[in-house]
Amino acid sequence: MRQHHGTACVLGSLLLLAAAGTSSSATAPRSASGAAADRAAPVPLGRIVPAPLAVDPGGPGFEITAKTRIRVGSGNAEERRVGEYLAGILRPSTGYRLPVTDREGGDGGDGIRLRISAEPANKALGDEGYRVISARGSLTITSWTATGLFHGVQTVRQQLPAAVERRTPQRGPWRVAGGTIKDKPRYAYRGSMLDVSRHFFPVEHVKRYIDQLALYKMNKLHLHLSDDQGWRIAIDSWPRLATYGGSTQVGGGPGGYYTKDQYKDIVAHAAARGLQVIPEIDMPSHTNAALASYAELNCDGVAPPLYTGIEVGFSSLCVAKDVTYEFVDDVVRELAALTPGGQVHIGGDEAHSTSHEDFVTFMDKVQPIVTKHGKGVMAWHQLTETTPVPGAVAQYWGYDRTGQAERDRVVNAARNGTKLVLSPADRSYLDHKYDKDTKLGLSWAGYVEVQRAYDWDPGTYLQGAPADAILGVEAPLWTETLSTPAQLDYMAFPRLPGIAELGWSPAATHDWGKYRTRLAEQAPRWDALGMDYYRSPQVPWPPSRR
Ligand code: TNX
Repeated sequence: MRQHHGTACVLGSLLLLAAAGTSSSATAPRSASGAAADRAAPVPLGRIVPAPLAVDPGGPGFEITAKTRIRVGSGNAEERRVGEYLAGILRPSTGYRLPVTDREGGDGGDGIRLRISAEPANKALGDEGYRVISARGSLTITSWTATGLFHGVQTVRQQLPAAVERRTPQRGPWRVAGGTIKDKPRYAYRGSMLDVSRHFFPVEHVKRYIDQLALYKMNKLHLHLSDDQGWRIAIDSWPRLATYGGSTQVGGGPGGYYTKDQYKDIVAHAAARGLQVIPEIDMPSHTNAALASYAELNCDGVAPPLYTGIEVGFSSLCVAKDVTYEFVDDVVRELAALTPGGQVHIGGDEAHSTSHEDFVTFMDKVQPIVTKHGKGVMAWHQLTETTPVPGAVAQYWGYDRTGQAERDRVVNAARNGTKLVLSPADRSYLDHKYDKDTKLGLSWAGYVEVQRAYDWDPGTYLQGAPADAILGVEAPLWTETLSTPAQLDYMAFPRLPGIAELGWSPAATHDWGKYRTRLAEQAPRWDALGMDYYRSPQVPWPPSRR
C-alpha cells in the first residue's frame, strides 16, 4: 500500500498479587442478566487499568448515596475543580445531588474527601501519585498535586460499576470496595499521538480522545498538526498555511484547521485532565501542505498542488533558502506561545527526498530555533542521524525489522544524553490492523493484536539504552484510513489501555494472562460511554450490553 523504508519495588508486591490476581468473585461470569448479583459485588479493589502500584484490600468499603457530599478544602480552587469534575461524572448516572462542599463543614465530615497536601507521604508519591482510602462512611483521595488527585478520581471511577459512565439515571448500589490504593507511575511520559492532518478532527473529537486518554492516566497528547495532506493550526504570520494548506485531507474532503482560540481550548481541556499537548510540525519532509501554500518555500519557487493521497516522502522544505528558517522561526514562535508544556515536536521522519547532508543541515539549524523560543526539542528518532541538542527527546518508531545500525544510532544517542520515548511501530501503532481481516488501518510493520501491543517491556526493549534514558511510551494514531470518532475508538481500543499500563504500572505487575481479564472488564465501561472497540478473540469479553 505504501512504501516505508526499513527504518522503517518490592513494596506492595504481595498486595499487588492479591489485586491483579483472580479471586473467585472477580472471575465469576458477569452476564447482563445476572445484573442483580453484579450490582451487589463492587469491583475488587485494584482491578483497574492501569494496575496500581500497591493495593491493600479490606473493610466494608464506601457507598455513594443520596446523602453523599464531595468535600474539598475551603478556598482550595484546585480541589474544588477536581471535585466538580468528579461530581460531573457521578451526578447523571447516580441521580444524586452530590454537592461539592467545604471539608470543614460541621456536618460529620463523611463523604468523598479530596485533599492536596504536602505531607511527606504524599510527596513521596511524586507529581502524579495519589492514595485512595475506601472505608465505611468516607472515601478519601489525597495527593501532593491536582494531577495526582485527578488520577485518583480515575481510579475511583473504575472501581465503581460501569453503569456510572452512563448519562441517564441508573440503578445502584454505588459501592467502592474497601481498602487502600497507593499509586504512582513508572514513567513520566505516557502518551498518544493523534494525526489530525491526514484527516481533520474537530475540537469536540479531540476532546473526546483526551477524555479517553485521561481515563487511563495518560499525560501527553501529541498532535500531529501538519503533513503533506493538511496544515491544521492557524499561524498569523503565514495565514495561508491554514486557510489554503488546511483546506483538504486524504481522499479530498474539506479538511479544516484550528483557530488559535480553538487550539487553546484543546490545550485547556487537556490541562484540566492532567495532560500536556505536544504540538508537532513535521519537517523538513511531510510538508506539501506548506509548500502548496507558499511558493517561496520551494527551491524552484513553484507551489505544488495540494495533495490528498497517502504515499509520503516526496516533499521537502528548501534547506538552502533563508526564508525557510524565517518560516520555521515564525511557526515555532507562534506555536511555543500556545504551548504550556515543555516540548515542541519538529518531526524529522522519512525525509526521503532530502539528502543526508541537507537533513543534517536542516536539523542543526532548526533545533536552536526551538530552544530559543523556550521549548525542548522533540523529534522522531531520525534526529539521532544529526546532532541532538542537549535535552532533546527522540521518539523511536522502529520495529522488529529495523536494522541494527539504526538501533545502534538511537542507543548511542541515549548513552550520550538524548532521552527516548518509545513508540515501536509493531507494538504501539494504533493505526495498524489487528489481523488480516481488519478493514481499517495499515500494516507495513505487521499486524498488531492486543497481546502484541501489551506484551513488551519499555525498560528492556532497546537493548543497551540506559534505563534512565527512557522517558516513557507513546501510542501513535495515524489517520490515513480513519475519519470518524468511532473509527478512532475501534483502533485505539483495546490497545491503548495496554500502552497506558506499560507506561504507568510497575513491571512486576506485567502479566498478559491477568491483564486480559482486567481489560475485558473495561468493556462494559466503553459500552456505557458509547465507545466502539475491537472485540479481539484474545480477550475474554463479557457479553456486550450496548
Ligand atoms: C509512518 S511513523 C509515518 C507516518 C505514517 C505512518 C503510518 C512516522 C514517523 N511516519 O507518516 O502516517 O507510518 O503507519
